Amino acid sequence: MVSSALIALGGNVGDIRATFQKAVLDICELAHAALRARSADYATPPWGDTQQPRFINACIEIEAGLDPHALLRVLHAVEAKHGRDRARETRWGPRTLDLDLIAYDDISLVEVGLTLPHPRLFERAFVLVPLAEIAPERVIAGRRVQAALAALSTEGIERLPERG
Ligand code: A4P
Ligand code: MG
Repeated sequence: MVSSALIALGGNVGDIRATFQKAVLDICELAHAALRARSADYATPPWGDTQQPRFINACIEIEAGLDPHALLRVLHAVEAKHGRDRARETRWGPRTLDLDLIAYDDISLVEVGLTLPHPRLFERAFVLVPLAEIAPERVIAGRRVQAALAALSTEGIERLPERG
């Protein structure tokens, strides 16, 4: 059976859009995965710690060749490759690349290092806006992505044109 994993990308340090391009290729290569869909990049107001530069966010769907734990390890390796240093950052603070596993098929689990679906998904327009672009009808934790997004403010979120 083919598995579907939804991954959210975020960052607000460096050339973020170039980092995303490379990170998507790295994820597919290291996870032996095919890219099924990629959203546009969105500029989004900072959430959590609001005193920091705006973020760029995007979402991808991959056909996963690894189980969720192995996939999360790949995401952490790709974050590290692109300059993320967890030891030097604050929670919800600036970072070059944050990769969150949003959902993996219909798997539901709560462990120390991995919660699925992602626990803060429904609070975050910066995740749901790009996700709704690639998977509007997907039902996650009993909620349709499009409907979940309609419950949030999308103020300040801007879809960026493709880069030439
Ligand atoms: N973990 C557990 N479940 C998961 C999962 N489903 N996916 C664990 C990914 N990781 C998961 O993550 C902390 C731990 O969660 C990991 O060790 C992993 O094993 P992290 O990425 O180190 O922490 P974090 O990113 O600081 O926390 P969190 O809650 O993921 O916050 P954010 O939101 O990702 O933080 N504003 C805008 N507009 N856009 C953003 O992208 N990002 C942040 C950063 C803050 N504000 C933002 C944005
Ligand atoms: Mg994270």
